[in-house]
Amino acid sequence: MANSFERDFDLEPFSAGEEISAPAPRRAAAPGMVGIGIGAIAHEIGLTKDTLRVWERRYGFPRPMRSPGGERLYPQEQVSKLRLVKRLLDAGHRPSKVLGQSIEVLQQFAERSGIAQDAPDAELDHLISLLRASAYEEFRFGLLKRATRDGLERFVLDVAAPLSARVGNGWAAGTLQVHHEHLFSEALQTTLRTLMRPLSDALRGRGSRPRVLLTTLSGEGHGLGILMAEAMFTLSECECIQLGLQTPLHDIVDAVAVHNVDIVALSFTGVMPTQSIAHGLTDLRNLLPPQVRIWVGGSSPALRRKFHDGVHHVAGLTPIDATVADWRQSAVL
Ligand code: B12
Repeated sequence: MANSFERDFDLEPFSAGEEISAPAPRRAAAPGMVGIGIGAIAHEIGLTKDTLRVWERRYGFPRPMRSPGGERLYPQEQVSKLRLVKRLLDAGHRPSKVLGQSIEVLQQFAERSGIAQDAPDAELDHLISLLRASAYEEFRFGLLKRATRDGLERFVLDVAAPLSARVGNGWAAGTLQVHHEHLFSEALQTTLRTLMRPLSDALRGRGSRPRVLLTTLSGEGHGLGILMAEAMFTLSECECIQLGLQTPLHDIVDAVAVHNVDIVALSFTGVMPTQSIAHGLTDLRNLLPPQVRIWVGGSSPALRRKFHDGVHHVAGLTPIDATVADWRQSAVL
């Protein structure tokens, strides 16, 4: 029987009478032509290699070239189309409805589904233009000024979160490069930490509960979500232990014991395959004492499904305060 991951990505066995695209003929890469290997492309887009192979067989797309050694090589325009396909699938479209379409039709689907559409905001547009121009000092100044003017909570909700989405959309559309993303992350992290520090320092040693440990699992290299969540937990007067990115499960368990942690908060974007998230959470749940809660957040579509009884999905940053209040009500302090 197909599991939910296989169902979502159309990996079930073929059913009788199903229309199958003819297998795409192998195309040898022309000399000097650059293509990306299947491992790199699967990692970049957040799919498995199996999914790419099944789509190729079933829908005739993607249609990689072959290296002289017979390895699949994906040209850049197919990579761009695959990125768009993945975003449409994350938004609930079915592979059978999108994989056979041209990039123009997919762009129309994306527009209609509201994907990659940034709400108008002149101040955020200005910050993006500074980033695009690599005006790093100006960009950092702009962030700090807005943060100082608005305060931590408004800065997180009105600037940090929508700006991250804009930067991601810019990268997906090819208008911002990976080095812009790095610059952006660096500046945002510095600003958030600067703003958070006085409050978290003041909270330390006051015995505030819950104590919240924040990190990501191996394979999730995005840390802005967990940092924004830390800001919101701090504003809810939680003592936070920030472990940074990609902590091995046993180290999380050790840190929970050493710091007497009540809640492990994890963040997931769409880069980590659903199955890895499901396995990671199940393993972590089994390793942690039952009274330690696991709260997960982030844009990964995997979080829309129910994983495990002992894992709670917090849908966004705003509900953190109420979720903490519920914990305080139910916990024996
Ligand atoms: C900055 C950035 C990077 C930086 C990361 C630096 C760092 N130290 O964090 C760098 C350049 C390294 C990077 C690399 C990559 N990135 Co990147 N990146 C981003 C960007 C712009 C922000 C990343 C981030 O931290 N997001 C997390 C938060 C801010 O967003 P969120 O998941 O929507 O979560 C929200 C809430 O749910 C809540 N929340 C989040 N976590 C939690 C947890 C709890 C407990 C709670 C309560 C709430 C909560 O907070 C957020 C507020 O809006 C995003 C764009 C985006 N929209 O996120 C792309 C994005 C995540 N990256 C993407 C990709 C593809 C990659 C790469 C594979 C390729 C690349 N760009 O080079 C690599 C893979 C890295 C890896 N191994 O994981 C894609 C993922 C697409 C997908 N499959 O879904 C995105 C979405 C860009 C895009 N639009 O296509 N990236």
